[in-house]
Amino acid sequence: MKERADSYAAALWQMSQINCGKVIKAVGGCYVVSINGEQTKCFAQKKVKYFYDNIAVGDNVEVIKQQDVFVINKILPRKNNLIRPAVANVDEVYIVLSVLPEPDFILADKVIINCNKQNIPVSLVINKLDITDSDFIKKVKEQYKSEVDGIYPVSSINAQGIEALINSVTDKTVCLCGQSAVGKTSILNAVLPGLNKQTGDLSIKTEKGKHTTRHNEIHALKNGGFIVDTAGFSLFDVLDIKADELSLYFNSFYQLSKDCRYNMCTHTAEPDCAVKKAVEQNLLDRQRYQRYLDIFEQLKTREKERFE
Ligand SMILES: Nc1nc2c(ncn2[C@@H]2O[C@H](COP(=O)(O)OP(=O)(O)OP(=O)(O)O)[C@@H](O)[C@H]2O)c(=O)[nH]1
Ligand SMILES: [Mg+2]
Ligand SMILES: [Zn+2]
Repeated sequence: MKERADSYAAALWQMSQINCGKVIKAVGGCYVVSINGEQTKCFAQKKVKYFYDNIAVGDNVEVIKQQDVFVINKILPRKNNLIRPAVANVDEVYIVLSVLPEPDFILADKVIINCNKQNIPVSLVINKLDITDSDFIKKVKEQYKSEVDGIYPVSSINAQGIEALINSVTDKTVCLCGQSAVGKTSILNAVLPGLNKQTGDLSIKTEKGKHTTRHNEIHALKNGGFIVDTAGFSLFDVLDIKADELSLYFNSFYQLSKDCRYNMCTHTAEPDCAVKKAVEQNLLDRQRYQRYLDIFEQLKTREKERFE
């Protein structure tokens, strides 16, 4: 009898030992949680799966021990939650671009819009400097210098720019995101020599990436920063915003809009539009303006479909 009471008390005691940690990797139903610097394999309690849509890498969680199994009991409030890649609590998003595969600028634009909407700072990393001519870098800088916090040209192969990138991550959690094969994992390997995470070639036929990284994962740097390596993606929707508010998320357009004739100018068909004028005068990049119009149309179509 006493033995049973003792083991019951021990089980209760164990359950009351709540540890807080951060999810650094999620594979299937299994989560690796960093608790006081130690990596612990955990499962999720049913109620957690029920109450929250998902447990994301970056989530701060409470973990309890049930018998010999560690179980996530609760997700602590999130500072933010990216949908793609699915990562929570990031301090900044770094969009990685490279000259090869062919950059998908509309994807970058959409990531920037969503980050602006969620108040998440966003920067650009131009990787593969070793095979990039200065025109490409100039073109990217011209289009994005007023839209992002920083632009970091790097080469993961010859380590150019890697030191500056590391310094920029100090004490922050930074999420690398972008198309497959732009070199997100290669950058991480350059930042953390010895890590040797798997990287993948481009497909010779399509010149596109092969989606080598399948799972998002957080890695600690010595300077107190964290880098999240994520799976590449190419399809992406902007968040639920109205077409008419789109230009609020294009910083350079927003700054010019005070000179538009109409207060609520959408910079599409209105006369005396300062944004259109700036495009005509080559002060704003024409291609980026065209992408704005394309996203504007997509949002309008989405709005119409809702009312039909
Ligand atoms: N020339 C050059 N090639 C690079 C550089 N960085 C990465 N690569 C090559 O780009 C290819 C893709 O690299 P990854 O690091 O796997 O790309 P990723 O963005 O992680 O791709 P996914 O995991 O599929 O999303 C590999 O063949 C790398 O060797 C670089 O700085 N210069
Ligand atoms: Mg990768
Ligand atoms: Zn306008």
